[in-house]
Amino acid sequence: DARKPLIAGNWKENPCTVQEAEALASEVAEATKQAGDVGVVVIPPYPFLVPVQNAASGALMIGGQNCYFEEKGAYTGAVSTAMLSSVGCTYVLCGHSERRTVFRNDDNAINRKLRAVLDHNMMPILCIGESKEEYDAGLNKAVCAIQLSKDLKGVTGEEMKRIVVAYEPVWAIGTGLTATPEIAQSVHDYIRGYLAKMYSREVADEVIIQYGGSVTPDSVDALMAMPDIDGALVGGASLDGAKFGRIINYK
Ligand code: G2H
Repeated sequence: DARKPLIAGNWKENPCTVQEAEALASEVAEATKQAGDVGVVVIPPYPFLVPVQNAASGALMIGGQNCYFEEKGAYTGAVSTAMLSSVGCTYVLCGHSERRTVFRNDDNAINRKLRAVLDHNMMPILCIGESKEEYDAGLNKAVCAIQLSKDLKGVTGEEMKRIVVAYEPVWAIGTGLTATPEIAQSVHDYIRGYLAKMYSREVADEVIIQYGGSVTPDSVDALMAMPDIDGALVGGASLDGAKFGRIINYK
């Protein structure tokens, strides 16, 4: 198929200094030189976006970890999609599970953020996925369906083609537990089928669906070999240049 794989490094609240951020960005930029036909995006904390972009000298795309849906104004602490776009972001994460839980972002807020990202001609990476309790209750697909229907409210088929979906089972995030490639594939296939029902088969076949949750150099190859896994959203392992370099050079 024509889907170009996309690997993203979500640095979360790391590293602590701009010097460390620049060093990591140069190391990752170097590793992309050997990589195949894969898009690579790093998603650092806001203050490091411009330094990281410069340190990578054009070899990497950059993305925002979050945004606020209001364009500007008296919203202390907020960063808008206009601002992210103006510093060169290509992608913005929407609805990462840590935003949903720690920062209480609900589906309505996530939907408005996704709209703002689209309106500023960037690409949202919409993160969805079930908790441990939901997984144990056999509700993983049902939870993904509910999140997709709420978070994508008002999104057209043409816009959907610009949205990346990241399936991140919350029980696999930062825990060292990776969903098996077979479990992940079955949910990815379900997500694509759900998008085909919401939009069309043609639209669903173009959507990049990333897997996220403790992806490492050891797990990436088998995950990427699955037909509906089009990329990875990597947290912990993206903070180590050698490990992330191996991930973007998956086999
Ligand atoms: C999931 C993932 C990246 P990690 O949050 O978004 O993090 O790879 O550390 O599980």
